[in-house]
Amino acid sequence: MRRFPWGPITGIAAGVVGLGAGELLAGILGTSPVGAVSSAVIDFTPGWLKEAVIAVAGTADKVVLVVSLLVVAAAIAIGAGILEVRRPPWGAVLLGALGALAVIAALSRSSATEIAAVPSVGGTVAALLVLRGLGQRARTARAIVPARDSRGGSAPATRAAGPSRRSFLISAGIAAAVGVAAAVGSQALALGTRAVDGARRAIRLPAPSKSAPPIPAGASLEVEGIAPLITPNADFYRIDTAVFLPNLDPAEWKLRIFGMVEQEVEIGYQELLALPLEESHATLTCVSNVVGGDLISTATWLGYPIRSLLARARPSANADMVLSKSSDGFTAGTPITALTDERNAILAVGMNGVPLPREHGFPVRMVVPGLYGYVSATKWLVSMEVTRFDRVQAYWTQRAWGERGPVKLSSRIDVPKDGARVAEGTVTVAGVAWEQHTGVAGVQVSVDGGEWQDADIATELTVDTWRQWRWDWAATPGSHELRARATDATGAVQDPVERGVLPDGATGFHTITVDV
Ligand SMILES: Nc1nc2c(c(=O)[nH]1)N[C@H]1C(S)=C(S)[C@@H](COP(=O)(O)O)O[C@H]1N2
Ligand SMILES: [Mo]
Repeated sequence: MRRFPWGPITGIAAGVVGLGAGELLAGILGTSPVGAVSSAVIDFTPGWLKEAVIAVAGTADKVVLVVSLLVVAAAIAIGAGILEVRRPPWGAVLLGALGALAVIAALSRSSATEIAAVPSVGGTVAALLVLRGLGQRARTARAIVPARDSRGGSAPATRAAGPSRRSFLISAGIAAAVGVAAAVGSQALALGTRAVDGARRAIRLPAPSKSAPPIPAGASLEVEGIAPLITPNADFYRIDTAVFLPNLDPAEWKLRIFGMVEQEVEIGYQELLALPLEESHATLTCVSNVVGGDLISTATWLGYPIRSLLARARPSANADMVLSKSSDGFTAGTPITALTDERNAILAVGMNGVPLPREHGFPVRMVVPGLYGYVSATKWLVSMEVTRFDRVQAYWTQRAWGERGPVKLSSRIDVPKDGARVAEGTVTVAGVAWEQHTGVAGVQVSVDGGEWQDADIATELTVDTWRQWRWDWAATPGSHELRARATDATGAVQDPVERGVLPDGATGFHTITVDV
């Protein structure tokens, strides 16, 4: 009987799973392990060898490199498989060392953050699990295969050899198939992403027919550490249920408005860009933002008023909600009044001067000032159904969150940071306060539960944006508790009762402790 290649099969299956898992994680997070190792090899290859390879392979040099690396990796995987079957756990140690190299390579890229290590670590863990599991099965099966066994075969053992070899092969086959599927899936994902990134870069946003109000002098207080009035896109908070960013090609994108309407409406991306677009500033807040939290940001948006588009559809007077839906199935239920009143509820295509970033809903999302994101800010928008709250429930309302989600009057202390040590004397206390669509009138600060003191408030940009505030505190030695509260444009004072974010947003005063 010929020797059965238990070890090589074990090693190859483990290697394929590791690569597949690593590349799939890379598709989600960036930084492919194969890419990182390739780049590191390029960095460490002596110049003469690089030139020799380029001379021979020309522009195919990168292909040659990646294929060579895969061959080397396959050889190491086979070696690890053989070792693991014969001398566990040395195979796992060898494969683990290969994985560690990939992790080091990923982290050594100049732009790397810790996230860069995740695909290599995940791939290595997956490979080790398969190597250990299959190695164990191979040892069990080999022990009862009579051929080449010095003890000689007995009849029952011979019968057991067939099924256990088959079950080993089935496990190895399934592992390899899953690995290949993951690798292929990751490549498809990468292709789709590149295509949409390219389409997004090619977009030239039209000039607004109506510009946002200019930012008044005095709307930004020059305080170090305070949240900037307009959040750069890269710092804008991101919250969604999408594991993979949806890839929506603007050339194929369509928004459909249907349901309780006299006239269904369909509009494409270019048609939308051709309409008179308006620019507006608005602060977006997540209902899951805890008191003092940072799930809040502000942008200058470019978009088309939803009320104008809804008017084309002529909604029934009985309708009280619009269920907006994203390409990945997320839904939000927005009161129709918030979409048809005078506020700047828009279908946004631009964010701070550029086409919507993919994480923020490219190509089109909703922005509705005054409502938390979960009931209004649908990203990757594809349809709007005019309906009623008593007929359908949206994604989060099915999961115990409030049906309506008006933003609650809130304030936050940005400086000093909670737990900071500051010097005695004048200390600037500063932060932001918001109640979009209503507007903030003032902020007060209290030290150690004492009297509320009026803070200076920055010039208002619009009622739809947060407002900065600052207060000069004569700090005395010791540990002190600072809290802030806001008053809105109607004279209402921020709710002092401490409540969690469920079901419709946290309340209570942001309180910090500072050591002087
Ligand atoms: N398609 C889709 N849109 C979505 C969500 C989502 O999960 N999927 N989350 C919503 C929530 S809860 C919030 S707070 C905002 C956040 O928008 P941002 O990520 O651009 O800050 O998007 C909203 N739009
Ligand atoms: Mo949210």
